[in-house]
Amino acid sequence: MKRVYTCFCTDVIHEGHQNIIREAKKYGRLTVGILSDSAMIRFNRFPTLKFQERFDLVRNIEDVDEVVVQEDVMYDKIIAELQPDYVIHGDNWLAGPMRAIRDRVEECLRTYGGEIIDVPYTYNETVKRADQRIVEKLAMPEYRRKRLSQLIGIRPIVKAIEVHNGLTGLIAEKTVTQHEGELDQFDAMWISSLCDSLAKGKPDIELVDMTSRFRTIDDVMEVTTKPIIFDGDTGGLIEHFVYTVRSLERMGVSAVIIEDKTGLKKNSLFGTEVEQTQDTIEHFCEKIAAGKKVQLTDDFMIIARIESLILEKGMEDALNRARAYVGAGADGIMIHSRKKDPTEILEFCDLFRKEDEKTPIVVVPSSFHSVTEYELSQHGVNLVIYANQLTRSAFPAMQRTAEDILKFHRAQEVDDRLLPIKDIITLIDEL
Ligand code: SPV
Ligand code: MG
Repeated sequence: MKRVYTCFCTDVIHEGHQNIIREAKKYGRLTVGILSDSAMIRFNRFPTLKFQERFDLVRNIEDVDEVVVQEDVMYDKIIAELQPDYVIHGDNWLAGPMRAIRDRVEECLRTYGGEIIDVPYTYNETVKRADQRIVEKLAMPEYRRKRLSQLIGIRPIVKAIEVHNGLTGLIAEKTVTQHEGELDQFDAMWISSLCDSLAKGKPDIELVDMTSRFRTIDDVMEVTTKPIIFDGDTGGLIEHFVYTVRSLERMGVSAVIIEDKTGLKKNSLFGTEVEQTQDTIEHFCEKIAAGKKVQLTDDFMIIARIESLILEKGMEDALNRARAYVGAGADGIMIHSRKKDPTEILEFCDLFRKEDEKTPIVVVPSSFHSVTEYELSQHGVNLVIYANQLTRSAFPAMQRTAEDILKFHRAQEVDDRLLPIKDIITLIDEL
């Protein structure tokens, strides 16, 4: 009897999967691998069912002889273990980032004479609807809200990128890369005060009011499913912050990060070049505690951002504040620096982790951008935020295009740098 292997990374068994199972059965004894949660998140999307439920869903299918766990997106380990004669998959993996998986499978099978079977991918109204149901579920506030803390529990380091409208939301949602045989994507989105303000042509001084910032969240939420971390600036007055927490929580935002500054807030990357006042530990703790008191679910996170290193108050001040903020109920700590060198950030993380093993640490490597995600995770960082790179890359591109059109008195010279008209009009899927 020949051995056939296929891998499912799905929350729902639809016609397409049934078709693969039927086809696979014609070739021999069928083993189905269920992709682990962490691999599924990295490559596809957050599972809406628990791992065991996904496992049982497949185990109960009559034609499936055996179900195993596939830990990695790449099949290397499982192929080495099972040595299947055939690996079967929908032919949708012939194109796009999934091609890398197929190429790797082909290489592994070649070592002992195994073969790939590509079956035509089933895509019809029923399959489309099943897929949409999962997306709808992932986008709902009650599912989206809790996903950040779930991700922190699953991923070695959670990666968030800045978004400030529907379009950047789509980039965060849909960008999947294949690099050196690995597939990757962002886990979450950051609604930066800097970029949200810049998009409106305003300075980052808490000038854009909350109602307007909530509109940005809504625009992003309409077209995405990934969890949202909101840059809450100083949080404002305690009497106002409690309302902000309630609104964010109701909308399905996962976390708010508030910074321990008071008075007119200026962007941290100015450092001590402008006047910035740090809040007292007591008052900021009061703000955190007030926010924690009013939230209605256990899912929502209030993360306290420490500005001591930015304001050159020293490591001990930063650590003192971290202890106090966690004591006041903060669900995480963000430590910020504007040094080019990550040393002080890593030192803070090491010292904090010595006394607190669990509280999530968040960093924003805009200045200390040489540090890698792996290094950060080795120092106990749980969440890395790429806070402004989308805006900073779009701005010079737009500026150059504007300058060149002025220079050449026509648009031909800029055209080869632009997204083709066909692609821009079909960029957004119609419902
Ligand atoms: C933001 O993105 O608005 C931030 C991060 O608060 S920083 O600009 O580095 O202060
Ligand atoms: Mg900000």
